Amino acid sequence: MTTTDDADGSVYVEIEGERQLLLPTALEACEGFEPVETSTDMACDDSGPIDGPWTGLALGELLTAAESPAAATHVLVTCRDGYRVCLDVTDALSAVLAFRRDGEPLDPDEIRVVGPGIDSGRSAKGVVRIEPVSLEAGTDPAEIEQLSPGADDAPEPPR
Ligand SMILES: Nc1nc2c(c(=O)[nH]1)N[C@H]1C(S)=C(S)[C@@H](COP(=O)(O)O)O[C@H]1N2
Ligand SMILES: [Mo]
Repeated sequence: MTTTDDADGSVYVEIEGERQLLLPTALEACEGFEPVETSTDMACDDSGPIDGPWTGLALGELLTAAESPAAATHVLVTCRDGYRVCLDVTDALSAVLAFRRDGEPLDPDEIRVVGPGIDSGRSAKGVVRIEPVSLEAGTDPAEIEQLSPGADDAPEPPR
C-alpha cells in the first residue's frame, strides 16, 4: 500500500504520470481544477443504493494534468486498505474522483472513484494512488486487481 505522508502527516492522493500530481484530501485545497458534480445508480446487496450526489474532480482532467502517457490502456486505482481496481481508460476518462457526498466532505478513507462505466465493486474507496498502465493485448485486467486485500492472491501491478 502506498500512502504519501509529508512532514506534517498530511496525506495526498497521488496521480501518476510524466508529471506526478499530489492532491490534498480536501476538495477546496485542490487548486487549479473546477469541481464537478455527478450522481450514480450503483447498488450492492450489502450496501444498497450508492448514488451520491458526488462532488469531485474530473479524472480525465487530472490524468491530463499529470501527463498520462498516450499509450495507457487502463488506470490502476490503489486504496488505503490495499484494495486495487483496474479501470478501462475509457471509463477512467469519464470518471470523477469524489471528495464530497451530499455536499459533505468525505474522510480520506472514503474518497472514491465514481463514474458511469464503474460498477459498485470497482468504485474504489480511500484512494491513495491513480496510475495509468499500458497492458498488452490479451492481458486480463482483472488479474492485476486486488478485490480481497489480505487474501494475498493477486500479483503486484506492473511498474
Ligand atoms: N477500498 C475499498 N473500496 C471498495 C471496497 C472495499 O472493500 N475497499 N468495496 C467495494 C464494494 S464491493 C462496494 S459494493 C462499494 C461499497 O460502497 P459503500 O461503502 O459506499 O456502500 O465499495 C467498493 N469499494
Ligand atoms: Mo459490493
